[in-house]
Amino acid sequence: MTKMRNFIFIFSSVAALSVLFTACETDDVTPIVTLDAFETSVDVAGGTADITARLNGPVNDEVAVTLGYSGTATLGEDFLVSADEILISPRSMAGTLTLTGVETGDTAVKSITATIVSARNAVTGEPASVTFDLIDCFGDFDGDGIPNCEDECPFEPGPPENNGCPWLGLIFNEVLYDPPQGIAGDSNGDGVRQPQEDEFVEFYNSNFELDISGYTISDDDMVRHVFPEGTIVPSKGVVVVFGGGEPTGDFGGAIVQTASTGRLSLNRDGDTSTLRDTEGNVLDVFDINLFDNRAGQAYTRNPDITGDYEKHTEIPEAEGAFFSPGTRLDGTVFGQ
Ligand SMILES: [Ca+2]
Ligand SMILES: [Ca+2]
Ligand SMILES: [Ca+2]
Ligand SMILES: [Ca+2]
Repeated sequence: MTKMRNFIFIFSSVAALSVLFTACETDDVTPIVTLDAFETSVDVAGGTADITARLNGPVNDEVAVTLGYSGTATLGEDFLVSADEILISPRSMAGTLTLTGVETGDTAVKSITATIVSARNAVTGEPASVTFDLIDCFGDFDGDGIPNCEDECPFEPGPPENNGCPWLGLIFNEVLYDPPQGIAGDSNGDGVRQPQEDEFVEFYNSNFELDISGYTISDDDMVRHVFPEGTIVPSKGVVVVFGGGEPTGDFGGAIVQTASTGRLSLNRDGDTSTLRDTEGNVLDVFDINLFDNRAGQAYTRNPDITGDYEKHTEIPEAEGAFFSPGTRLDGTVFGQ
């Protein structure tokens, strides 16, 4: 009898769960709400930035999103908000509130992080927070003459030609020492995958125009390339040197050469590629020993120019490409 009761209990529980699941399936799906913002900085002197709460689909009920604020700036002292919560009207997809900076005479950069603390009629998704710098936009922290909010490097002096950032010189930006197998490895575009010829090094000139005639590229054993007379790289220009072959394509308008000795000879099992000027000064080194010796793709700085090296295919913006000789990792031309 007890067994029978247990059986009935289990059976009715299963039936109740089934009813519950069926109810969930047929009900409206609760929308997911996330935060985003176009601006990343707010001027202390009354500057504004909008915070947008966005749904993944329209709903029939009004959604109310309450935000909490953290960071070094204080709500009510350093900045104000236009509302206590973001309301999203029925059948619309988004609502906003506005942050406004307050002039306090304090010159320190302060941070504001707004985070969803609760949402009525919606589930909180990611990203659930946005961060701003509260900054004196018209001041000039580093004294380089470029106002803080227009200065891409507000704490490092740099010329206007480089958007307020210091020049980095002529640097490696991408290296292919282990071309992918098959025709996918034909980085120089000559229709043949040849493991020596399809190796390449890509340099970015973070500097004024530069005459690199006589500069060299060496591996651990010897000089593998001497840049020929008349190699003049424009400011923010790019140079690609392939191991060999007949490079075919426009390579983003880069200067394209092949190694003067017929190969770069980048040994994937351990080697370095070193760039030297005409006096033998080392300008930059790419050390293969630090990376995967069976990479089967290029390593590129991410972001281009300023970032650390990463495998090309592992960067979402590269959309699966194995390499990008002459262009940014997303295939676009390096900007002026
Ligand atoms: Ca500045
Ligand atoms: Ca600067
Ligand atoms: Ca080739
Ligand atoms: Ca590239």
